Parts: sequence; C-alpha cells; structure tokens
Amino acid sequence: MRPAIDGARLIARLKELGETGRDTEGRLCRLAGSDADKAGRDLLCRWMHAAGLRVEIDRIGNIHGLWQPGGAEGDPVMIGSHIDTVIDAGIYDGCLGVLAGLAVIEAMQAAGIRPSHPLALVAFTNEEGVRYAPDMMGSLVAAGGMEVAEALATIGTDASTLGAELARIGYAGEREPGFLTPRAFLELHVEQGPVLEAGALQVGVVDTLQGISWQRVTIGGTANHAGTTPMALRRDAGVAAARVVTFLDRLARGTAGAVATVGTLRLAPDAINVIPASAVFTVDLRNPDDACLRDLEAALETCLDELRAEGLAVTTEPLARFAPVRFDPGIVATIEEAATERRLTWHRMTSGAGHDAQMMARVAPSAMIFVPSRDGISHNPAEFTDDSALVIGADLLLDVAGRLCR
Ligand code: HGY
Ligand code: MN
Ligand code: MN
Repeated sequence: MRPAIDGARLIARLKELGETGRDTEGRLCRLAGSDADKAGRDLLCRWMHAAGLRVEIDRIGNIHGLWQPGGAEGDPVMIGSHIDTVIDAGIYDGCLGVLAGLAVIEAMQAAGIRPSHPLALVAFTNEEGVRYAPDMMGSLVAAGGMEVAEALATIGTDASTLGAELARIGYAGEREPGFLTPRAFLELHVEQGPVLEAGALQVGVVDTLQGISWQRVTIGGTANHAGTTPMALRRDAGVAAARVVTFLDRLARGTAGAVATVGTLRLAPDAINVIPASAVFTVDLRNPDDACLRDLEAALETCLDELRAEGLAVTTEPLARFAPVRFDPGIVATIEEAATERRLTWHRMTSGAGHDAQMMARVAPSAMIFVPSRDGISHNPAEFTDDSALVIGADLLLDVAGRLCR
C-alpha cells in the first residue's frame, strides 16, 4: 500500500502547536529555553512517544525521535527543523518541518513500510536566535560548528544563560550533540518569501541558501540637554544610529541580491529630553554570494569608521556569520524526480532564510523542500500557507524519505 500523509492530523497538530506558548497579549513567542518553548517541546514529545518513537534529548536540548523497525540498519535518514519561534510569530515556520517529519514516519508505519534504514526526527534548539545568538544554534552544535559548552554558556538578550534555561525547563539532555550521523538530512519549510506564490508554483526545490552576517553595534555619544545643547555641539548616538540604518538601506537597495536589516535598536537613557548617550542595535546582512557579503560587511565598517572620525565611540560584536551553502545535488535531484512524478509544479531556488539544513549540510547530504507562503509573509502572525499546500509538501517529503530509506 502506498503510504500517504494524514493531512487532517498534520493540520490539527500545526494549529494545536500554534496555540501553544502564546503570551498575555496572545502573541506566539516560543523563545528558546522559555516556559513557552517548554510547552511546545512537551507537546511534541507527547506526540513522538504516542508514535512509538524513542525520544532522546542531547545536551543542547535538540529533541530526537527515533524509529528503527526490524531490519532497519545503519545511520538514519533524518528529517528535522525547529519549533522555537520569533516574537509574535506565525504557526508554520519550523513547525511544519517537524510535524511533517512526524507524519512521514506515521504514514510509513500505517502502510506497513519496512525501511532499510532507521528514521530520525529532530526538533533543533534555538533555530531563531532571537533570545540567544547565533541562530540555528542547536543544529550548528550538532554539526560540530560550535562547542556545546560555549553554546550552553550563551548569554541571552534578557541576561539569562541558555544552559540554565534548558535545565530549568527540563531539556538539558544527556546525549552528546551529533550522537547521530544522518545518512541524509531533509527539511520541509514554508518559503517565507514571495517567489513560489508569484510563479504559481507548488513546490520549491532548495539547492542553495544565502550567506548570513549578524553583528551588534554600540555607538557611544554624550547625554546632554535637548533644549540647551546647540546642534553643532552634540554627540548624538541616536542620530549616528539613524545614519547607519539609512546607509545600510541605501547600500542593500543598490547591491544585487543583498538584504540588510536593523531589527533591534535601543537608545539610552531613553528619555524625551535627553540627547541619547548610547545606541545599541543589530545588523543582519545577507547575500547569496560570499564575496558580496564581505563587501557589505566592509562597507558597514567604513560607515562606522566615519562616525569614529567624528568622535563617536563605536564598537561591534560579531553574533553570527555563515557562508552560503550549496545542498547535495543527489538529494536535490531526488526531490525533483519525486515532484515530477507527482506532477507538481516546482523550481529550484535559493533560500533567503537560514535553516537547520544549512548546518546539517556540514555532516550529511542535505536539501530542502519549500511550500508557498501567502503574500510571502513570515516572522509575522499573518504567516499563512494553504492546508492543501502543506499536505502536498508533506507527501513529497514522504516520497523523498521513502526513496532515501530504501
Ligand atoms: O534568521 C533566519 O533566517 C532564521 O529564521 N533563523
Ligand atoms: Mn525556520
Ligand atoms: Mn524563522
């Protein structure tokens, strides 16, 4: 019997998980290591246990659900993503990939499939990096790109420590990160961009993922009286920050494939009649070409040097830097074959967003499948993908996993 995804159950779980970890204002905020994250993790573990998976947590809190039916030997085919979210998130980012992976295993079980290799489902810790930088942290540690001790010692935006928070919520596991070496890694994800919808395409076959550079910039000026200080005598950290923000916007708009975002900005002392003494903000630069990404970073540094020359104290702190990634051509071809066999409309594309697959590509042949995002919106409660598109993506994931498990 050909296995098929239980679409109704997948959608129901996405909605149930989507209601888990909302704050007092009703916003979805399952930040890594938080009580809200624990609630989502507990729900996922319940579903994994109910599916008969062996649940193992590693030291950075990555949750693994292992299915090794009789006759399945060797390294597992791994399907993964994340269930932590940004602030005021949508319900599909990451969660689709984890819950579709669970649905794939359950579909194989229901159809009596006997895979030659085990399957491992993984929900990685702190993919979003909102509370603790860098992002994709759990998969980065699992792929050997960051020492687990360093990751656990990471100080959050709220002065908490990731390791203490994971212990507090009961997800400081025992297994060493990377205790599983997947024979292949697959991730299904909503596109979070406008390309598939604009092209009326059902599926994206993701063969590359752009480079990412994150840093925190601190600008020191001089607090002074808003009323008595002549403009020529000011060292206004707020104006300096605004100059950097507009510089980056112009730079990115004039550079092929570039995007630049200042997503956080804090002024101190944050008073209506005090010239800001300091501005602390983050810079997110991305580009599919690493040399171009380096040019963007260099241009930012030149802009900051101009502020230094004007007497402002400017320091930077690197938070993340990941080069562009090319996924495994063999798995990309397998996804294309399976999509063609299902007569889906698809095309190859680059991921604008970071994903756990980009870290797992360091240790295993990896690739991704995208399904369309309505109006290209994500990291926003308006994030939406049609139920039918979600199931199409999960069924394709099932086909590809089946081919890789044979
Ligand atoms: O930042 C990203 O691209 C991902 O959502 N963590
Ligand atoms: Mn994601
Ligand atoms: Mn995200």
